Formats: sequence, C-alpha cells, structure tokens
Amino acid sequence: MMVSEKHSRSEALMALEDLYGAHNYHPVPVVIERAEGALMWDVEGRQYFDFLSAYSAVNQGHCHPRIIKALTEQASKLTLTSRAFHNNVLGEYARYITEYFGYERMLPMNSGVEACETAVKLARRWGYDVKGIPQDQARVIFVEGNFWGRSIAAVSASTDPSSFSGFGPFVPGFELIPYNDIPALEKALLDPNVAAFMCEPIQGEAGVVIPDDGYLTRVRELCTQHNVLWIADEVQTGIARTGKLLAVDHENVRPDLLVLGKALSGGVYPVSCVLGSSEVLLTIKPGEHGSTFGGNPLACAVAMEALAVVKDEELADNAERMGKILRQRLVEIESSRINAVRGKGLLNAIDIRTKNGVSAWDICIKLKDKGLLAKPTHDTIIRLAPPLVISEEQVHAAADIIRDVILSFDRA
Ligand code: IF1
Repeated sequence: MMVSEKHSRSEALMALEDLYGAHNYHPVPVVIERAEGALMWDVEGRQYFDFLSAYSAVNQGHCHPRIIKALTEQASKLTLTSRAFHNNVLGEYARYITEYFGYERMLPMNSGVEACETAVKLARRWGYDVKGIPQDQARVIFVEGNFWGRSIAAVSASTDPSSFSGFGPFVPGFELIPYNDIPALEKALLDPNVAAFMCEPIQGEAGVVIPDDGYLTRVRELCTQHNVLWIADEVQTGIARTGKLLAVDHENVRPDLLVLGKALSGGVYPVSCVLGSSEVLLTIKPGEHGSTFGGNPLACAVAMEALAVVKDEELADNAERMGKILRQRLVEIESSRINAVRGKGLLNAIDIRTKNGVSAWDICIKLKDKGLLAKPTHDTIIRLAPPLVISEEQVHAAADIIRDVILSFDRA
C-alpha cells in the first residue's frame, strides 16, 4: 500500500480501518505489527510494554513458542470437523481440562460471551429439569457493574448504558443486585424460582472492583443453602491473572459452573468453555446446544498447551510477586492525580483524579508516547494488566514510565 510521505504507515493503516470498518471501537492510536512476551512493536518499529494483555487473553505472553507450535502442528493436520463427527483431540482435552480444574464435565465454546450464555442456558435448563422451577419462570441473578460480553443476553444483564442502550427489548428473567452485598443476595435468593447467581470474582470492566474478603465464601454458602447454581465468570480473572489459578481460589471456594475464555488459548485462538458437574451439564441433550467451531481440534490442542504453560512456568506465582511489586511502585508515586491503586496479582488499576483537564485518556496517550500501552476503562480508571510472564526488571522499567508520565502532568 502506498504511504504518502506526510503520513506514516500507522496513520495510513488507521485511515483504512476508519474508511472501511465499523466504528465500534475507539482504540489508542497505535498500530501493532509484532509482539512477544510482554512486548509489542508498532509498524514503525517502536517498542511498547503491553499493559492490557488483550484484556487478559495473552497471560502466557504474546506468541508463546509452545502454544504457537501446538497451533501450527495441529493446523497442518486438522482444524475443524464440526461436532457432527468426533475428532481425535476433543476427548483428550475434555479429560485434561476437567482434571486440571477439578470438575466432572466441560462444554466447549469459542468466545467468552458464548460460554457465559451457555452457562445461563445450563442454569435455566437445570432449574426446570432438576430444581423443578415452573417452565419459563427461571430467574438468574446478576450484579451491578457486571460485564460478560456484547450479546443481547449479556447486555440484557448490564447496568452500563454504553453496553445496553439502543439494543432493547431485553431478555426477561434477569435480576440485578449490588455487587459485594450479601444482604441483597440473601433477599434475592428467597425467590424459589432463582436458578443461578452469576458474578465475576473480581469485576474487570467495572474497574478492577475487588469484593470484601469472605464475600465469595458467603456467596457459596447461600447458593448451596438455597439450591441455586453459582456461576463464576472467570473469563478475565481466570488462568492465573490474579495470582492464583482462579480468582475464586483466593477464598478456596468452588462455583457450580466455571466459565473460562481469553487466556484459555493464550490469546492465540478463540477458546472458551463451561466446567461443571454431570448433573448440570447433562441436562442439555444431544442437538440442543452447540456451535460450528465449539470443541474444534485446533482450539483443543492450543488450549491444552496454553494451560500446561501456565503450570510449567508457574505464572500464578509470578503474577502474585510482580503484582505486589507493581502496586508498591504505584503507591510510591507522589501525585494527587492518583486517587487509588488496587488489584490482585497482575489485574490492577489506578483511579485517576481528573485535574486541570488531564484525563485518564490523556495519560494513556502520553504512556504510549513513552512506550507503554494501556487503556482507560470508563473515564478515570486505567487498567494495568501486563502478560504474566513479565520480569521484575520489566515491571520496574514500566513503573518508571508510569511514574514519569504522571509526574510530568503535575509539573505542566
Ligand atoms: C469488548 C471489556 C474487558 C469479560 C468477562 C465475559 C467476557 C468478557 C469478565 C466476554 C470480555 C472483553 C470484551 C471486549 C473488551 C473486554 C473487556 F472492556 F469489554 F469489558 F475485558 F473488561 N466475561 N471482555 O471481560 O468475552 O465474548 O469478549 O470473548 O467487548 O470490547 P468475549
């Protein structure tokens, strides 16, 4: 493609997206061409620390050699049969992932929202067939600030107008209660038609909202007490992101349905799934649910290697250690612009006080110019979530950039 001398290749490529693509995103103005580990390079060859990890999909680091090898080897043999026929990888993968997380069965899907929808469908079906809820009366409880994708069902559960406005009418049977509010959950569970309660163990999109210690333990107790399925959406918090294999592991509790996505493939391919008991997962009978690509051999091969890498490279421990160092460096930044620093493992956020017209977006643009890529969630929160392979030296170098950028605005 011809690039005029007055425009860089980045600008020309951004212009193409703008001209021919839908405008459903507002990206940071950078065009990435290559990435490895915690680093990315743009088309002009500039290097960046990746502090978003594709929203926690590349926990294992960009283009991890073992995962790429699994991808290319499988891709050269068999990519897709559909579930009309068996393939030689799904059975191995189903055994591997159920033993890995300690569940009886799994249902493979592709994107996170498909897996979350699958969990809601399973909960409704279990509600009717096992719990005995009258047909079409099942209720599923969600929490304010939830984010589980962009489908009509997902936005039907949303409390964020930028997610649901203009997409009604919405799916019925969904109820919302405040997050981190046990009395509200106790009250909602009094309804005998409640099939499930779904929440993220830490809310990602809401701005890394961490519930009180003991919240998840009480959720587990109350759902058990009221014969309600607890669905944990670990699409973003799972796969070692918060310093444990799963965020629910911080309280040693186990959801009835576990939803995984994103880093389940190391960011190499869309892979998601729901894990649960035979009692729940076998309520859906042959031909009642599925997807063209769900459980395809390429996804299964990639996911097995991506999970093996997490354990072999002890990524949860590294996330725990590097997260502590990063948060310590952030709290040491002496700037009234920083309202709060919070996080668990390498899922962190700084809450920015907009001062003299400088927004979180302005800070992210300057971070980009200094070699670190992050993006605000909502207006004042900058999520800081690098790949879990990041080294201590890289964390300090990145923290230096964050510190220098924030202080530069204070001096301005
Ligand atoms: C976008 C947000 C993050 C998720 C949780 C399910 C899903 C997601 C906890 C659905 C997806 C993505 C979606 C992507 C950006 C990103 C995101 F900013 F949108 F909210 F991470 F926080 N559960 N989150 O975070 O998974 O269908 O996308 O595979 O829509 O812009 P998906």
